[in-house]
Amino acid sequence: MPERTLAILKPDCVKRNLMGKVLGRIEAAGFRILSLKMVRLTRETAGGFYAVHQERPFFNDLVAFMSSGPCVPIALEKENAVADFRALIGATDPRDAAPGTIRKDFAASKGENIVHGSDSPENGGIEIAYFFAEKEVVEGR
Ligand code: 3AN
Repeated sequence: MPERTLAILKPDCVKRNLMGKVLGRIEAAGFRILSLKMVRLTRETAGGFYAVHQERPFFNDLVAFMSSGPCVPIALEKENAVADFRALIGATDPRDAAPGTIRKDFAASKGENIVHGSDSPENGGIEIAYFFAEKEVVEGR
């Protein structure tokens, strides 16, 4: 059974013109793109997305960064999508990320780390629904 995960090309990825490079890696790793769009999050919509981190010390910085410019949510599908996508992007802190991962190669810091990936299949579904209506999620490949 294919699994779904939500990726977000974060504002640093968009600003630094790295969208093509990162999308290329995602496609080359065998993920099917079911939907993508560019959005500008507000503090409210960014805070809603990261609500589980509300009590964390970095929450305010995270919300400020995610609403600092356009970002690109992407609905992805693949066998084992959640774990495989997290392996492709690498650890949250680029200094800890494995060689060849997206964050190792492109990310500046733990906060500005280029890309988001869901942490469980359940959250993959919830996060895709946060950005995309059902009719915007396109199957058939
Ligand atoms: P991941 O995105 O690797 O699943 P989480 O879920 O621990 O990481 O954190 C969510 C987001 O919060 C991260 N993508 C990162 O941008 C940000 N973040 C996590 N820890 C820190 C930190 N210590 N300082 C700044 N931002 C952080």
